[in-house]
Amino acid sequence: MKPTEVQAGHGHPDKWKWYDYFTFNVDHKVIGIQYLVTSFLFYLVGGFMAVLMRTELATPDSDFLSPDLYNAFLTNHGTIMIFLWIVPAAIGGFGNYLIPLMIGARDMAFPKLNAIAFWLNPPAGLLLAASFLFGGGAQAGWTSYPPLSEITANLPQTLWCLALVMVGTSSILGSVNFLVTIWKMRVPSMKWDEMPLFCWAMVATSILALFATPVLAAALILLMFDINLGTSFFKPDAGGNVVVYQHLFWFYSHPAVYLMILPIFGIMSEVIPVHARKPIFGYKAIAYSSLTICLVGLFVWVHHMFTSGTAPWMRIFFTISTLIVAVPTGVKIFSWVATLWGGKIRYTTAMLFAVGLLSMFVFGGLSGVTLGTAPFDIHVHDTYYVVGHFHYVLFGGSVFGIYAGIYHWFPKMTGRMLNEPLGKVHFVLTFIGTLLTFTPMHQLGMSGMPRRVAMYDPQFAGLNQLVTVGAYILAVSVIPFYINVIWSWMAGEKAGDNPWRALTLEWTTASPPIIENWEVLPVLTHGPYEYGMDKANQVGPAGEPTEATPL
Ligand code: HEM
Ligand SMILES: [Cu+2]
Repeated sequence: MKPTEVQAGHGHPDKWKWYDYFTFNVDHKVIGIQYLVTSFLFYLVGGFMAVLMRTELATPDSDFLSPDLYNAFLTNHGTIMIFLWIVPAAIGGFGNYLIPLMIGARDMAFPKLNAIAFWLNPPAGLLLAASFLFGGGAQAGWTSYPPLSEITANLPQTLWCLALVMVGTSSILGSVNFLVTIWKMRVPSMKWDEMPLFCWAMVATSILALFATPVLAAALILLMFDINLGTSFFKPDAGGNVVVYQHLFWFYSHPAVYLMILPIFGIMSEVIPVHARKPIFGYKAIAYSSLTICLVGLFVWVHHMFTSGTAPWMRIFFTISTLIVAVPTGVKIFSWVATLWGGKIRYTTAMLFAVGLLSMFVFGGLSGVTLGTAPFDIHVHDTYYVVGHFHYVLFGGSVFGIYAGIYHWFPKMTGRMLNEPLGKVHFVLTFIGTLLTFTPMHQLGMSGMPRRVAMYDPQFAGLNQLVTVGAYILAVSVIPFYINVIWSWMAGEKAGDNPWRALTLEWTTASPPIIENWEVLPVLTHGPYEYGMDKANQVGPAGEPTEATPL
């Protein structure tokens, strides 16, 4: 059946009840919210582990956690933050909720597959929890390099592998769904170059996930064979090769960093024009740069392995490819700044997080470029410099972007506004916390402090204490946010259909949208970003044309 033939409301209740969110529901909006809520819970678990680790690192000695427990928290913090927080929130949460609404479809192409993809996530979390009950958690880091991963905590390591295979499967199923939905289910009047940029970002994300994720699954299955079945794929003493694991792992995990940032770039391209009241600068450049990042991003993985005995030609090749990948990223940054330039900027919390992201991400991207250069990387590889880099891009980038997205679309998802003053407190605490936590790490790394240690040389104590204070500020920063979300969801100010007076299609339906999204499918009357231009000037707060209120 073609999407346009589906009639609204058939065989469904008018509105979902709260308990529908705990079932195998196939509505893309329910699934989007299921992803977001579960990932925000995992965020708290991962954050709690970070606070414990930073408490340990407040002093040079190992005096708070045992070293084994420290390693288990380190491993599971990274795993949870990547695979159960950022990826499911950015891709599963926003992707599922927004894509059908943005392209004028009633649901995703394969709703049941979509629900299966979501329901693979909670059991993965339970497997990680079980790994703590049976043997103290996996300890080999989120990268789980052999031989370490084959000689420490075998059962927890196996459970860890199984958990990752599950979230990987979820990711593959989700990607197929996104691609088919965007390809086939746009309202007939929407051409490719009239599609919101978030959808372009999700096309690139999905292609990347489809190419890269099966390789991770292969690596983890071989690792499980080695651990449990006596094979020796990665055992050097029996003819195996540890570096093969590194290649397989990074063939997935470098693209994985783009899985965590491309959807966020998509969010940026939606939030900035709406709150700057200007058309997006360089629509095509932004859309195609997502695809370029996707393509080039598949050929840079060895920059994680410059110190693994890599051949000189490989160092040269992968240094160059890594530097090239910074170009399309720069194109986007330039386009967003140009969009802001001369705009009638509204300093909403969503916009503050988007602009905050810009500054943080430029810094993190540049430290990435330094790391991509083999001669420098060889000095700082596996030091805190790398930890500083990836937290700048992951926290200052991905997490800021998820926050921006929540502040922007919460009114659509729930029908209620988030409290703006509380949002600003949240932003200020997050911004200061991020600077204080992750900036000194670069200095620590350049002075030689290794990563993944529970004890360190006392000369590093001062800066580490600063980092720990920053981490506590970040821990406190989430309190106003969670209070805001819970309180506003129950009793916040009513949002109306289109509180930001935005032009993309999700704002043309009710907040929250009805089941199957529209009574009658929308027809495009203007492009997604024509702020300040003639036709779009006529769009009022409810999405329908008004004469009176220019944008
Ligand atoms: C201009 C863009 C970027 C460049 C050139 C770049 C480059 C690099 C390089 C060369 C490394 C390896 C350092 C080492 O281990 O010695 C690295 C590590 C890392 N990067 Fe980036 N990066 C960029 C953007 C990003 C983004 C956007 C993210 C995620 C949102 C990210 C996440 C990470 C992570 C998680 C690691 C550490 C992996 C680990 O060893 O545990 N990077 N980056
Ligand atoms: Cu990389």
